Amino acid sequence: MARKAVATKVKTQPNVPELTNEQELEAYREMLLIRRFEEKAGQMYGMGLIGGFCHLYIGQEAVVTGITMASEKGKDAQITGYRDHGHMLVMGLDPKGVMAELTGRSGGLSRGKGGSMHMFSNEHRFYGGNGIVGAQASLGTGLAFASKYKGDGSVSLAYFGDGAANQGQVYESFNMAKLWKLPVVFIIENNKYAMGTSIERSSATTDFSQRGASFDIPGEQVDGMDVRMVYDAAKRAIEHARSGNGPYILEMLTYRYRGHSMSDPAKYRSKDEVTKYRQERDPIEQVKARLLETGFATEESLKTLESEIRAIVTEAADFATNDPEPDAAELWTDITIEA
Ligand SMILES: Cc1ncc(C[n+]2csc(CCOP(=O)(O)OP(=O)(O)O)c2C)c(N)n1
Ligand SMILES: [Mg+2]
Repeated sequence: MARKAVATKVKTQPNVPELTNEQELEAYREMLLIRRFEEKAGQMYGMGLIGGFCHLYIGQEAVVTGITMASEKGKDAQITGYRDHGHMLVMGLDPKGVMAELTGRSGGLSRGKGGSMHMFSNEHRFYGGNGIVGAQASLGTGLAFASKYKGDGSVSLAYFGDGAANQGQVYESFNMAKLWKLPVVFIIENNKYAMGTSIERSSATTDFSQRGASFDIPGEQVDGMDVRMVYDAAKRAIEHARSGNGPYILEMLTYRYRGHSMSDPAKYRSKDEVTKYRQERDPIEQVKARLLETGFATEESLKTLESEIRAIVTEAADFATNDPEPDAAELWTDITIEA
């Protein structure tokens, strides 16, 4: 008889955790910034101002927002794949630098030489922006190894997708992370698709929270469209990792509204499916409704906030359009470092 590995399943809390009014407003602001920034990036791509690959995070904003709010900014490390603009914005990186990297300008975070998928900031402890699917799980485990080695008390937050979760290196990383009790939280952003392939078509088991079962890594399945649930689960997972108990897995049930990248025939899912998520589960609308219901915000105050965010995005877009391209001499810089 087949044995089922269930030992590590952690029950999610039955009650919906509450955020303070101030936290709700913060979450709203961060998520709205990501959305408006990326809508603009999508337009600029259409105008030919952004070249190469560009993957939008629209729909998934609650994941990085809730996790970052639960983390220690400037101390905990974050690393993700190519769907990375939101991570940088929430971690406090300058929107002008992010947008200018998208347009390949010298004021970009990687001086215009990395583009959408390859940005990082050592200072803010953001380690990319990685184009190799699954690599961030291993690199994130390495960051956790460094944290333990140095004893700096930081936690590594490594995000990857449902498709990446089927990569071999992810399991080698799980093994080492558990063996050495490394302070890492693996965040599996299950948005149901890897490019045009649904999880049902690609994955032998679709409960990704259980993927650490053979390594005895605890895992939780979380409503990734509800920032309160994300924040609450992230607090628990980060605390677990920071206290020396080793890795933790959070499977975030989420959804991307846009195509995989800027070119996507969108034949693998129905329009109705997308509309349903947008109308019934939108992470930003959920927070907005609560803010208005409690009276902590008014339609008026949210409009003012919206204009502030639009101004930030317009400023970023203007900068990214007018900033010069990197000098030809930059072709040979930042390629290797002397250790
Ligand atoms: C090692 C490797 N294999 C394949 C690809 C091509 N590729 C780019 S994105 C992607 C799908 C990944 O899907 P998922 O992990 O679910 O992330 P999502 O795009 O949904 O955020 C694939 C197969 C790649 N970049 N790297
Ligand atoms: Mg996916």
